[in-house]
Amino acid sequence: MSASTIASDYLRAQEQYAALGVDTEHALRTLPKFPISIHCWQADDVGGFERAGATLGGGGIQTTGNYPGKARSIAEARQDYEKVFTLVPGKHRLNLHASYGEFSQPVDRDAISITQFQGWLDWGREQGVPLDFNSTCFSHPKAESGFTLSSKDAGTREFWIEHVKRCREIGAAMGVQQKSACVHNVWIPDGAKDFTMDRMGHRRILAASLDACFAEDHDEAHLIDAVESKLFGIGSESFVAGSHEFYLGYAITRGKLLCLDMGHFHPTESVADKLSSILQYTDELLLHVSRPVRWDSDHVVVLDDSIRELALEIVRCGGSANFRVALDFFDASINRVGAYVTGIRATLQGLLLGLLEPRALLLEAEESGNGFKKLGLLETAKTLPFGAVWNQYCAMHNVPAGAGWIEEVLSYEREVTGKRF
Ligand code: RNT
Ligand code: ZN
Repeated sequence: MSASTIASDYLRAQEQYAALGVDTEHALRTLPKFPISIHCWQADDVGGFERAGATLGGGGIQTTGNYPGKARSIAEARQDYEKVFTLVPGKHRLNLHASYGEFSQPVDRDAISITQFQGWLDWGREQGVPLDFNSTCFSHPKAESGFTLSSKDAGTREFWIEHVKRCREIGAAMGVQQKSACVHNVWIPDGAKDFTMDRMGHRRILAASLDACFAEDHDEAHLIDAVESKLFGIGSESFVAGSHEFYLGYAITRGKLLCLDMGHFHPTESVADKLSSILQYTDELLLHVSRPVRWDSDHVVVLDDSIRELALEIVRCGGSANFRVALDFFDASINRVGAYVTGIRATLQGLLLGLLEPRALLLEAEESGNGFKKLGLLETAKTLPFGAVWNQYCAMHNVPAGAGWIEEVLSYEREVTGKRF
């Protein structure tokens, strides 16, 4: 798309939005306040780099597909992330899993330290990309029983408590070096396939283990701990220790950040509707933006109704002051760099739509009891020239507008990912 077409389309769009009281310039200035925490794990199907050829093992999560071109080393993964950064507008973050450290020799999960992540920090500094972090409580022999922090086996439990403590230290060290707090998220796979006689016992153990993990105080300017709930997983269909209610209570009583993953609820539940409820009791929420298709399938995020609703609610409920937006999807059946770019652009587009909502008029209609006017405005907003504002945003950030990014991904495939065997 030519620069002049983008500019003139934008001016016309700006007028149409202004007619409904929306300041597009304000929206374009506000969108960069949402750095997206880009998950490292779409590049290599959640395998990690602890050993050569490592793959996702257990944990109730699953990648499907074997499209060629997956990153086989940290160098290849970084090359892919760097390509992604050139195709998405704005500055973002990279969300690392503990299994993505640089291991010149084997180091078990209860012994990792910043040493294995210094290279990532140096790379992040060069890229201008701060890091977030995740404990990795799956793909490990000590997770094979299906229980980690809620295990009744003291040895197993202590191993994972030590792992999480180490991850918090790593996260805090990252926060210090990058001068931006590292969000460290804990998700555990714990649960059971069938009837569980002692839900109470496992959950009591889980609360105690988490308290042990979080016993040491780290400065919030460096480290922010988050906990992520789940409804069920493959092999944990009947019982999940870290359920929504469990972590809702835990996060509120312990002052932790609650993470809501869009795939971790009943398919008919609206995650968007939960935001304003939970924010009555917490200051902030972490979101794992994903696209569940029938189940927690972690499909690539697209601009569908669920992401639009979520993004609208994010903006309506305080925006970047109250939300941290992270991504969580992994599709091994399509071009992985393309998967990243699709999902990141869709998430940003959702947020831009939220920022372009004719909020003042909608609120006025609602508060004056004019339900028809509200509906009419909502319908009108759907056909406003949003694409012109999005293209302008891409042009401002020197990334391809329109469909230009698709060809860029395909040429990267021809030159780079397609040559990986
Ligand atoms: C699993 C959780 C978790 C993982 C990542 C890899 O269901 O969503 O966030 O996807 O830690
Ligand atoms: Zn998640």
